[in-house]
Amino acid sequence: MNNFPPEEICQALLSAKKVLIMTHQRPDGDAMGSSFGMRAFLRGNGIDADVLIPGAIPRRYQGFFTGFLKNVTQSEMENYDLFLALDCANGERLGCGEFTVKELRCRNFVCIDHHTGNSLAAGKSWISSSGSTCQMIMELIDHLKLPLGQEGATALLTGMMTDTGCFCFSNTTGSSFRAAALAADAGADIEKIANQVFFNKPFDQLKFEADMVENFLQMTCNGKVAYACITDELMAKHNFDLREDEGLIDILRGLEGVKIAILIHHRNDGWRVSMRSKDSAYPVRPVAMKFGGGGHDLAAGCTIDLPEFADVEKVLIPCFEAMLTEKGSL
Ligand SMILES: [Mn+2]
Repeated sequence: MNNFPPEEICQALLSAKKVLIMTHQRPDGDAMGSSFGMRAFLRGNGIDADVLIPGAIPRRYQGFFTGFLKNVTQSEMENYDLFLALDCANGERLGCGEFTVKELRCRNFVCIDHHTGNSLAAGKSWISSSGSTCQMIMELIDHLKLPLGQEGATALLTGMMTDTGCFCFSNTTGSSFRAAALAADAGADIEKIANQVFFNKPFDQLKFEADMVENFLQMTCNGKVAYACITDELMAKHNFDLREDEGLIDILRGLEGVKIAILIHHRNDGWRVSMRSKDSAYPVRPVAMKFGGGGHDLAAGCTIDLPEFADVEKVLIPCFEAMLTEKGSL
């Protein structure tokens, strides 16, 4: 991995004339916050910049992040002299629409990301283990001592808040708060973020969650493991799309006594398993890795290609029983 010092990334950005900003598909708060925060910063400092998001964006960010491009054609590509990928860990996930990552690698291609396993192979990459990509960009802007403005500060604070679970997750450090303070000082509209991103649940979703808790939530291992299978029928019944919610698993994680929370739903390639641990003594990463997945000790995921949910249960739950038994807590 060619990890360039942030100074070289700054140099590349500030010498560009027109930047195309891209992020990962199915963008979350950090993906969008970093993209729109960077766009506002560049535009505010005399550098033309656009954001490209080819797919759909989550409902809660509609009307909040606006004015992005849905597509850039091959000929329009020539208008840009820098291609900037933010918060995207690999080429498969990059939302670059009509052109390919391979084409981008032949151009002035820069990456800023906080996934330490980043494999995008941009010409210049700045990868850190920061809590969010938004935090990295805030630190970069602070280093440059150039103005950010309210729009940019609001976008960046949004990503800092969503990726750290409002500063509750284990990726939160002193530097997370320092970067958030810089965004607040730069005029970030905290009330707008709160009302748009956090206090904005559709009533249908609340009914979906109630149904899930009532009929699909299972507790095992003496209440230390909580899991639920989200079926397509359940989502259809309540007109709810799982992709709309970054924090659904926190309903399970938030339960008293629960050490490990698991959400399972069916996708084309098998059963997608998302896992969260509340205690580093019970890491979920080894379990994810056992099934070919990965992640962090406290947040990991994998895909298990078996016919029925019951088959998944049969192979998955014993892993947690074994871990808890080994730690003497079952
Ligand atoms: Mn992120």
